Amino acid sequence: MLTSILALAASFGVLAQADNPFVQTLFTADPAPLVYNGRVYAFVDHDNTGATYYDMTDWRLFSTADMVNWQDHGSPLSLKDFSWAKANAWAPQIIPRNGQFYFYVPVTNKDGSDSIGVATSTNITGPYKDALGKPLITHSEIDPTVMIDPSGQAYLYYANPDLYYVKLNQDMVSYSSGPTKITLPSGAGFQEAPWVYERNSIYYVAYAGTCCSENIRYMTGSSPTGPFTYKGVIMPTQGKSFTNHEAIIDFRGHSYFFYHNGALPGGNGYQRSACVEEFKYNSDGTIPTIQMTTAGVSQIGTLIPYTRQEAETIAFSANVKTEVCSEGGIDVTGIQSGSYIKVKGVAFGMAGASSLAVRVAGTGSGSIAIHLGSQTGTHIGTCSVTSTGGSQSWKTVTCAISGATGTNDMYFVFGGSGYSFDYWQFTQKS
Ligand code: FUB
Repeated sequence: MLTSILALAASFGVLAQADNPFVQTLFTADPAPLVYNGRVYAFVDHDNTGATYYDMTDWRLFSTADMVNWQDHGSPLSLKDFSWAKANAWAPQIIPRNGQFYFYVPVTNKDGSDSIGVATSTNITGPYKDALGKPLITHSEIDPTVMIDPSGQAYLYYANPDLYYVKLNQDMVSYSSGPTKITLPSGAGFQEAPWVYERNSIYYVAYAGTCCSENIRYMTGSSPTGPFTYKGVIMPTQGKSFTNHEAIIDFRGHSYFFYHNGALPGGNGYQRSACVEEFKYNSDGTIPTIQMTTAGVSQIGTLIPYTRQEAETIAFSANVKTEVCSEGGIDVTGIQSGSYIKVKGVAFGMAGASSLAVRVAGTGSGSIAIHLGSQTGTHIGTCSVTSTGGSQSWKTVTCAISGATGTNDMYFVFGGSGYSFDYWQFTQKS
């Protein structure tokens, strides 16, 4: 498994300046972003590496404050958390209410039918627990999407090949009416992956059409349950995945379109990767055509290097993976000579930095060289790493820094192997 991940990562150089896909350490699909507390939390499916058919056993979570540097939060929920499920940890959506987060998932039951479950947590990053000990909906359909309309009524939709909804009760884990089938407008070509939301009194249903290969379409209406009018294709069929699955959010005055493709090396319909593009609504609320790019989106603001930053906050990486850290959260591991992590838009300021502290663990040794602009750009310092006595025996190493001023893309370029990296923090020149 590790070998195949590293082999996969070894070829990521071709995407060195790309920010799409926005996760390079594993395959991710069916992104479901949630704006919460000044960050975007992107919940994703996880296509297991090497799969030749759907092989998906847990969900993963990444978050960002600036849309380009994404922090890995690991796995908040797994198939094994549902005692009644046996396979297919597929497209989820998460929504907060009642001081909790509700995590709706489609899974395949032990009896082979598809159903929708719900897990809850008081913490957005989890861990989540099965709320019911049984499915919420047994209807042999998938792809739940949930919306609370301005009146406070919550709707849970799901699909494939039809589109249904139930009206959720205030507790979000039971429903009072439905399932009700939504009448689809002519020309809709509906398949799956609904994403329903309200914006400026328009109810949008974005979805995947014309399986297989899918494009992304949408329809709109003036109520959560329709009638809806077909409005056209948002994202044409592109890329190496025969499915696509969209999500649309507004964040800090910008509108974003999430989707997946097979753009990482080795990518295909079962090795997918989540991506994001920025777009602007037309003045009448319609959505323009959006193309897949490798450039991704512009950074909002900068990243401050003088507070603790997690090593797993990454704009782009090559030859690294992540794991659960004994100190809490996640650390970066699988490091080998030549591995690197890019962090975008690091604001060193006019005075600049005088030193860097890195938190490392491992029985191996090597060095962490810090460069600006590219992996081989301006060298501002190197921290040496020696054995800390154990793979999770953490130690802070400090090194001198010079020439780090202004705002730059920063690269941690790793030498040696056998060590992991938990967090880092620069000290500002006085
Ligand atoms: O990821 C598994 C399935 O593929 C999803 O549930 C569908 O939307 C399609 O993306």
